[in-house]
Amino acid sequence: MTGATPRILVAVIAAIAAFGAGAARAAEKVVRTPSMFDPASTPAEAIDSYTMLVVAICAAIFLVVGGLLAFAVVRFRARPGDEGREPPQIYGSNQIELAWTVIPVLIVVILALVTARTILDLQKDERPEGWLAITATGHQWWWEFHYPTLGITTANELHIPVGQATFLDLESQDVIHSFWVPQLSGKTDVVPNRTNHLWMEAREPGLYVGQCAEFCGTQHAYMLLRVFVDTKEDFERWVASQQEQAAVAAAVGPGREIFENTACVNCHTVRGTGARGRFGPDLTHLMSRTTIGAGVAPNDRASLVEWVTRPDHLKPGVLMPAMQLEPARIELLVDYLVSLR
Ligand code: HEC
Ligand SMILES: [Cu+2]
Repeated sequence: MTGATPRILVAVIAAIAAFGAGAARAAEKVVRTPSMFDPASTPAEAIDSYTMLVVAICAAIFLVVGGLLAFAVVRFRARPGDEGREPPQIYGSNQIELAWTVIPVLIVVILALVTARTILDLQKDERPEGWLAITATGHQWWWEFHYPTLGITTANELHIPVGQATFLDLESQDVIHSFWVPQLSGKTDVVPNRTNHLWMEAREPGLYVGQCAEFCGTQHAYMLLRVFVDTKEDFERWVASQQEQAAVAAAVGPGREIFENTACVNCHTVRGTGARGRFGPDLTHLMSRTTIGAGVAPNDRASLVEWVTRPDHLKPGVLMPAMQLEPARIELLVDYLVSLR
């Protein structure tokens, strides 16, 4: 007992401290836990109010039918002395037949109309002034985001401006994936050889998380999505920094040389250098992202060293091979990677 108390105390204090640190970090960017019932974007709101209406209608039907059933079971149960007596038999009551035909037809018509209206809202064709275009491509197991009008390519972490309609073209490089950020839009499949569409218009700035929602292989569970909904100014600042060519710092020359002379360049692009691979994420502004490997690890020096040494240690089955470099060369290589701001 006496030994356990201080330990519990320490655990409680550590938990409070961790919570405090988490809250301080969250204060910079409000992280919204994924929930379908907390819409924060126009199409997500359309889906939410539609769902609530359908649930309400079905709940009302359930209550009426269940209530009548319970009433009949209790009120007309067999009582002593009922043996051999038949209840009144009703045939061909026009009133009852009409009621149980017309009411369900009306309910189905109402459901069909609101469904059609919601589908049209989600498939919004006319594009408002200043809309933003993004192509999202699903890869095993990461997301590529390309902004064709802005000339930006990044991975796994999307930035969009608050209050502006953003239209996504969804494409797949390999198998079927599914794009799902519950607070921002409906789940939409990402199918090879086909372009699907989705739009969102976020109401409040913050960090919205989502994930691939269609089983796509070993690391499907680590194909996470982060959508940063930025204020207009933050978004413009982000765009300007993403549009710059990769930083070239003389101090990291040796690491850069290793990068450019290793197979890294076959799979990765670093704009402004000879690295033009398309198989893996664009690394031009690698350090502007908060995570690596589609959310498998925080994007810091230690994780990058581990990632480059043994990618499949962090992400078993990953399609990036371990390049078998000596530790000293990996340190130099990572010096270069962390300079890619
Ligand atoms: C055969 C292709 C291939 C080669 C070669 C390759 N990579 Fe990768 N790399 C990938 C793929 C694919 C991913 C994404 C994996 C995932 O998230 O599932 C990746 C991810 C990364 C990431 C994380 C990026 C992010 O935003 O998540 C870094 C950093 C990286 N590679 C660095 C390197 C370096 C440095 C080398 C050379 C030593 C290298 N890669 C060689 C395919 C490759
Ligand atoms: Cu997937």
